[in-house]
Amino acid sequence: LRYLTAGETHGPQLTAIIEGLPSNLQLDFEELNFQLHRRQKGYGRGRRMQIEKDTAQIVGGVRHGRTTGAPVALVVANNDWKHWTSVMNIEPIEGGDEAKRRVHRPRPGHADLNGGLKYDLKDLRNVLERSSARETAARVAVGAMARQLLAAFGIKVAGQVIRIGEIEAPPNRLPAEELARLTEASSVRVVDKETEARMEAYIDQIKADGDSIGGIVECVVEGVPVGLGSHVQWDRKLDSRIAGAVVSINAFKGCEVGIGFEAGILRGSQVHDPILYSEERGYHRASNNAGGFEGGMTTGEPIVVRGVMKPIPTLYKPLASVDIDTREPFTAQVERSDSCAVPAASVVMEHVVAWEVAKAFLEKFGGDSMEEIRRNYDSYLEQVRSY
Ligand code: EPS
Repeated sequence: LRYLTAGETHGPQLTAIIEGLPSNLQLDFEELNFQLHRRQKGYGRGRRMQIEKDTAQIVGGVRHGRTTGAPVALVVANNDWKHWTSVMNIEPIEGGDEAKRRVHRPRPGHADLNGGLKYDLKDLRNVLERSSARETAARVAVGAMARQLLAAFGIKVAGQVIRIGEIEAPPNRLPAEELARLTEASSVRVVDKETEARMEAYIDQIKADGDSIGGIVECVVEGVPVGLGSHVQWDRKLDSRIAGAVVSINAFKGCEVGIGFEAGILRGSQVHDPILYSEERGYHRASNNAGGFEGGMTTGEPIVVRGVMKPIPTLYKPLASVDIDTREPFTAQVERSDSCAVPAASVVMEHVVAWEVAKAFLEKFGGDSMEEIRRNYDSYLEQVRSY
C-alpha cells in the first residue's frame, strides 16, 4: 500500500494516487467528504478556509461504489485557484515580479529558504506553494480510505487536542466512539467545555498579538489486533513508522507513543503494563502506558500516540530575515495565515495514523480482495484465540 500526492496550494487541485487497496472495498463517499470537512474546521483558522469547500472527486480505481483493485486516483479542487490562474499558470506569463507574485523574502520557520537554496529557485513561491499545509487535504482524503478499510474490520480511529500553547486539556481515556462524538462538538476538538472556552480566549489573544500558536494532539486507534508491525527488522516496527508519518505532517516536530517522554522519568515498575489473561478477553494488559506497542508490534491494546505541532510560522508580527535579492535584512511582510491550526492538525494526524495502521494490516493479512483479507484475518484471530 502506497500513495503519492501532487499539487500546489494555489494551483488548480491536489491529486493523489493510491496503489495497493484491495478490490471490493465498499466506499462511503459521504463519510470521505465528512473527513475533509472536519479538517477545515477549528477555532483559529484564517480566511482561506472560507474560500474552500473540500470534496474528493475519485477519478480512477472505483466502480459502482467499490474499489476494483486498480490504483485509486482522487482529486481535491482548490476553489482559490480562480484568483491565482495567472500567477500559477503552467505557461510562461508576461510581466515582472508583481505579476508573478514572486517571493524573495524567506519566512523563518517555513521551507522557503532551504527549498530555494536546494532547488536553486529565485522565486520562493515555487517552494511555498508545495510546502503549504494545503497538501494535508490530500492526505486526509487518502487516509479516509484507509480508515474505511480499517472500519470494515472493526478498527476505530479518533483524535483530540491535548494542549494549545499554555492551555492543557484534562486527560481522559474515553472509548474512541465517545471521544469522536464529544470532540466533534468542540471548536478546538477537546472534550472539556471549560477548557474549550479558555482555549478560544487564548487563541483570540494570540491573534490580537499578531502571533500564532501550536499545541499537542492525540490519536487513538481501537480494535487493533495483536501483532501488526514486527520486532525483527527496524523498518518493520509500526510505532516507528507511525512516528515518521506524524512528524511528516506540516509543522509537526515530535511524536510520543503511550506515555512517551514520561517513560524517561518513571521507574520500570511504574512504566510497564502487567500481562493478564481471562477466558473472555484472552491475553490483555492491566494498563496501557506502552500506547499499544511492544517490540514495534501492536499489543492488542489501543494505539495511543501524540504529536506536537509548532506555531504556524507565517506571522503578522514580523521576524528578522534576509532578502535573497539584496542579502539585506528586512522584516517579513504580512501574509494571510491561520493563527492556530491545531484542531485541524488533530484530524490530519488521525488520517496519517490510520494510513500506517492500514498499511501494516494489509502487510499482515495480505490478499487482493476484501474477501481474501477477511479469511486471512479470521484465521489469524482463531490462532490468537487458541494460543
Ligand atoms: C498555509 C497557508 C494558508 C492556510 C493553508 C496552509 O493558506 P493561504 O496561503 O492560501 O492563505 O490556509 O491551509 C490550507 C489551505 C488548508 O487547506 O489547510 C501554509 O502556508 O501552510
